[in-house]
Amino acid sequence: MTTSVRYERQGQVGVITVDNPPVNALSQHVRQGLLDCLAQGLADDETRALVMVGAGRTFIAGADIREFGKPLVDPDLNRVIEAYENATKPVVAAIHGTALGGGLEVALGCHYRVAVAAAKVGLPEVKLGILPGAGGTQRLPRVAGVEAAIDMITTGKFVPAGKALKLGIVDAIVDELVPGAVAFAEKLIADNAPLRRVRDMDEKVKAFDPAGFETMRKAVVKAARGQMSPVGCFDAVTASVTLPFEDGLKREREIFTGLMESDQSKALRHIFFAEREALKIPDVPSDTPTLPIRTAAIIGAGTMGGGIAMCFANAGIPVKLLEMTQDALDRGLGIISGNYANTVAKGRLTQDAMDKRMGLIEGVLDYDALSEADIIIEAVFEEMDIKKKVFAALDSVAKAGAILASNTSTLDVDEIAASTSRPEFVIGTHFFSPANVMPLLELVRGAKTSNQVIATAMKLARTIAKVPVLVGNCDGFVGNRMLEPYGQQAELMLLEGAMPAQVDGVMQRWGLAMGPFTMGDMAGLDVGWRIRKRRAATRRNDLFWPTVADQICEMGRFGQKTKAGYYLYEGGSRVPVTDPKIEQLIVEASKAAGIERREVSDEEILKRCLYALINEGAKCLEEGMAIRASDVDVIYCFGYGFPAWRGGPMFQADLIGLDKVLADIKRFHAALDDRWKPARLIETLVAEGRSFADYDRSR
Ligand code: TC6
Repeated sequence: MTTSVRYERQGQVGVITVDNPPVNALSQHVRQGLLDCLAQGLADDETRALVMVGAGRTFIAGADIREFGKPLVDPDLNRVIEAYENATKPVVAAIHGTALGGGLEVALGCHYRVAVAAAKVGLPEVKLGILPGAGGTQRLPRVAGVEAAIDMITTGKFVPAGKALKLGIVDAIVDELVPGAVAFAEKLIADNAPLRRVRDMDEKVKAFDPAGFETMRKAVVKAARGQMSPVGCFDAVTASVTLPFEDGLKREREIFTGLMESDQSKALRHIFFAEREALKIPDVPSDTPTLPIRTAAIIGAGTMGGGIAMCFANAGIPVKLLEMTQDALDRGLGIISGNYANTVAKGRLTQDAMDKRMGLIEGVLDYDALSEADIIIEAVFEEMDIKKKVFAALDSVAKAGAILASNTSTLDVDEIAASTSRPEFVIGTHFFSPANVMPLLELVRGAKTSNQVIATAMKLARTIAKVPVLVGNCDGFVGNRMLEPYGQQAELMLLEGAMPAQVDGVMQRWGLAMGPFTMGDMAGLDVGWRIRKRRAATRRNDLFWPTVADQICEMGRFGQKTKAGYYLYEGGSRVPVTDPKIEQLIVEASKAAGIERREVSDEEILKRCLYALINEGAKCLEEGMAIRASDVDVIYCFGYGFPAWRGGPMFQADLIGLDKVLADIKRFHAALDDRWKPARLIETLVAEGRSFADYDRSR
């Protein structure tokens, strides 16, 4: 008998408690314990019904993901669920926290389900590149209906208890978890209620007309953008309609096995753990005391400042937004309220919630108004002199103990900190545009930033629903620093013979949300232009520097916001349209540089873009700017539209084989220029037969 599942009786009801912190995952000992406790409950003559509950903060959050990729040790989860479904006494799942993945599948194997109002249920396996492989694709449509099941299973979204009740996933909402579930079970006993086995509940699947599947599948394939698991999930659910239950389970198993062995699933599991690993800072212990953040202030009500203010308001933290003029403030507040109004119009926010959030954002015109803020984030123009002035002003008004943060995307955080008398309270908080939407938050550690400030910023990031990664202080930090050689390769390939649409097409088909030129047009080409001008004085003059981007900016074409950049955006459209004028400009630029245009293959485009990221990522690692290779992957997947199912650039390098990547980098180095000097770390790892993952594990 394992200690992670225990059985005890309350009157006529046997209570089976899963106690496997932190999230009651279905590790092998839990699966065995569930079988043992079921046997005990069925053998207990005094027991007439059973309740299954999770100890601690949640019901069962799913299979134990750490066991994936290793040989399965019996009992298999399907066998456990089957045993519960076949039980001769009614079993009630009592749900609090989250019932996810295998956890919800276990609950669906029970005869009844009750939940507390705050609970959520979901089948998020799709996000791990797999499908609910323990009958979820066959049982959920039988209780919730086919359409709702397709929606939940192909997106992985969580459903709150109230909605789960309406859908038929749970049978009742209870006020108190165990007493409520026991009372529910006692009523079943009193009513002599039937053993309601989900596998036999066929009405909803029989009522569904499969004629619509073809169109629905097309929509799933389109939305998946190359990811296999949503499509696999869809196909498995359709089997609940087209096949008898047992055959449906077999079909689910076949698709599950294929997905589980895929590189996509490995990549998504890598990102799942990488996101959590990034929260651990080796020299900042997890029990480091944090500072309370009850109020915030943002300087600058532009696109970034407004988006950051929304993050705080969304989390219920009052925030002051400072601008220099009433006009600028009104404009900024107007954009925020317009953004919220759009969300309300889409039905994703109530008017009441919008009003509450707007009520938390107070526009101010005077630095003195910031004196009580626990954190002040500067989001002004990306110019060092301006930033220094702002920080000097902040130093004189901010209360003792306030965190002073800069949203700089490239500048030296130590130089900014030096304009204050308290550099230990200064940190970089690099949000990504649009700040209210993009999950990544690069936290930049200055030489003097205190552990307490780092710990507070990491915690705050979670509070405002961001994915934080701590990075070192260098030009561009990690994300933008890696973007630089990536963008340069893309630019150079234009001069060598490619066109923007070809480069973007290759990267998008490979899975990126956007190729480099579409991304530049969206972010604003003037941003990079300003940075290039700043760096011009210090850049290597033994290298060739392409000028197409500068020429486009000189024409006043800054991308989407000016309706033209690398592409045209006519009539306010966000869809890039090829502009022959730019193609001509590129051809002439090749001529002016004395470069004979050639066919650049799609393979070359992919390798030069991807390997430029990998090589620079490795340099960030060897210099200690990133703590782990997996942190780099988190940065790219959560901040730069890199597909999570590709696992990030460093994961890709391991997947391809670091030796092969190095061989290509060396080939580029010989054929192209010194931009391709291989990172020392890659050479060392290859010489030692190790990977980035080995490097992370050794740290
Ligand atoms: C499945 O069920 C397939 C079934 C078919 C089988 C045939 N396994 O996220 P947190 C760890 S697939 C192992 O920080 P929260 C996590 O790594 C699974 N470990 O907490 C972290 O460890 P660390 C379907 C897991 O409160 C710690 O728990 N289920 C698992 O912010 C705390 O996690 C899912 O995909 C797991 N399943 O959020 C659910 N889950 O401290 C995945 C968590 O060493 N989990 N850990 O870093 C979640 O979405 C969230 O963890 C949460 C709790 C919402 C449950």
